[in-house]
Amino acid sequence: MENCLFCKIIAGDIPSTKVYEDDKTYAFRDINPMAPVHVLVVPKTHVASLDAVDALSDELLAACLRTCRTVAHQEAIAESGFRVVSNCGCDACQSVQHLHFHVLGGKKMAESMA
Ligand code: DGP
Repeated sequence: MENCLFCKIIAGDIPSTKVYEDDKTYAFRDINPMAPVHVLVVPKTHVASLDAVDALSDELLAACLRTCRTVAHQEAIAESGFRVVSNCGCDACQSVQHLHFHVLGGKKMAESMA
């Protein structure tokens, strides 16, 4: 989608540090990491957020979660544990309007999530 930051990253028009890619998803390091491992997983098809996934196939949505798991194994945080977060909308402080999953790990997370 034109003027979407993450669509431009997926297309390679804006540089990113790629962690993983397949035909449906792309994973790259967050520019402002909140944990020793902080990777963003996005579908290659543009949808704005989790609230818009009716426009996404179940296969593509599942692929995003599989990629989160793949990234966790690749980054060696699967055994110790990791957190997956998707901010959706204003109250959740979503800042980029392209569905994305934060994969966080490499340290003991705070028990509080909000
Ligand atoms: P959210 O606040 O949930 O919408 O998360 C958006 C994330 O995207 C935020 O953690 C910072 C990250 N981000 C924003 N711009 C860029 C960028 O140009 N490159 C990369 N790698 N990450 C970005």
